[in-house]
Amino acid sequence: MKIETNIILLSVCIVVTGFLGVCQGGNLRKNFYKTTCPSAEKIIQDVTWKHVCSNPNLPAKLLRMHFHDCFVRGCDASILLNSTADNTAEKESPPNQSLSGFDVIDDIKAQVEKQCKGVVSCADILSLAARDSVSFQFQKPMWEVLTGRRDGTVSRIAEVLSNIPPPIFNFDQLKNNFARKNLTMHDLVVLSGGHTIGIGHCIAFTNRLYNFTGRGDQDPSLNPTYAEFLKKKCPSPTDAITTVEMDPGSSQKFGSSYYTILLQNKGLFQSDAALLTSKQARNTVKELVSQIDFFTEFAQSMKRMGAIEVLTGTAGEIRKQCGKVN
Ligand code: HEM
Ligand SMILES: *[C@@H]1O[C@H](CO)[C@@H](O)[C@H](O)[C@H]1NC(C)=O
Ligand SMILES: *[C@@H]1O[C@H](CO)[C@@H](O)[C@H](O)[C@H]1NC(C)=O
Ligand SMILES: *[C@@H]1O[C@H](CO)[C@@H](O)[C@H](O)[C@H]1NC(C)=O
Ligand SMILES: CC(=O)N[C@H]1CO[C@H](CO)[C@@H](O)[C@@H]1O
Repeated sequence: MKIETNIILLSVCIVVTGFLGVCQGGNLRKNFYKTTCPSAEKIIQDVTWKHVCSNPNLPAKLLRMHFHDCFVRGCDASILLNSTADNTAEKESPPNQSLSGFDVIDDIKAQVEKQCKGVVSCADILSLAARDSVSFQFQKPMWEVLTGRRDGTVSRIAEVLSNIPPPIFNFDQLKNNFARKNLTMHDLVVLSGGHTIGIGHCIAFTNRLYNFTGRGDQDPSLNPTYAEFLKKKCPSPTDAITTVEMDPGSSQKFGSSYYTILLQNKGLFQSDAALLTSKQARNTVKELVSQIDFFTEFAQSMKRMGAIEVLTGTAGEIRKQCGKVN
């Protein structure tokens, strides 16, 4: 009886998976390299932690790189590909200007290849390294990363702007952008918490300070004291070099203070402030001020983000080098 039920459930899942392509996490699984490269996850953690030790800004870089990878053609390491003579890659697009850490991914890949040649995908390495870099401050994995992703062979600059949300998006635009990736409004609020670490360039928010509606005005939803602070940091509206911490005072500490600050109207981008303009999202923001809730929810939403349109089975390839297709 029990076995029959399981077989029925299994068949249903196979049918559903066949039709829809995903069953939450798709074909990814825990410790995919358990037999083919048992030391893979350990090597990735060790090399990542070594790099974070000497570069505390790295977690923000890798977390954002993972997001930008997953939102364009799924989590297939397309963000890592270099341009070639006849193709301009994703990484050349303006939203990617400030991405860095490619050398770290290359280093991890080289170390993993030494141990197990041609087995571990760059897409899995990026997913794990993003997790491990953020986890360094806690010295334990902060969320589970399922593995078994394979690497894509295509990376086009033209696909970035239509998939990566810009910082001027309002709530509905953000919600729709996430919905196209099968992520919910809840995921949107939770994953925006990634802005608890890292920096933003002046140019990404000076419109809020100097010319919000085209009449030389300031965004009324921005905390006036914070606006004054930001104007001192960014005296020129076109400054594309200066950066400010997104979560002032704790931009290298992963935690729920992003939400505390957001509720004080100190979200840096319009897209951050937009989370307060929907009643439901605002309620989620209030809930996530609790660090325990934030960590729990972030872990779940990252799992969903990390499963977007993944290539599994025999699709794609296992790249030899993350910067180019085989
Ligand atoms: C909701 C839509 C989002 C928008 C509009 C957005 C926009 C931005 C912008 C404009 C920056 C500043 C880049 C710069 O000036 O150098 C940034 C930084 C960052 N974003 Fe987002 N982002 C979004 C969602 C996410 C998500 C889902 C994550 C990851 C879970 C994430 C993680 C980061 C991190 C860690 C940084 C800091 C990067 C650094 O320090 O170099 N963002 N984001
Ligand atoms: C979203 O889900 C639908 C239905 O399961 C699926 O066909 C589609 O490929 C998914 N899209 C993404 C971006 O994951
Ligand atoms: C503000 O924006 C308006 C409309 O886009 C533009 O015409 C004007 O030149 C801008 N002013 C400044 C000071 O940049
Ligand atoms: C990709 O480009 C970077 C920067 O130019 C370079 O350091 C790296 O070696 C390249 N990777 C490959 C595989 O060509
Ligand atoms: C990492 C990377 O390749 N960044 C590029 C992003 O796009 C700008 C152009 O918009 C390039 O100048 C950067 O080199």
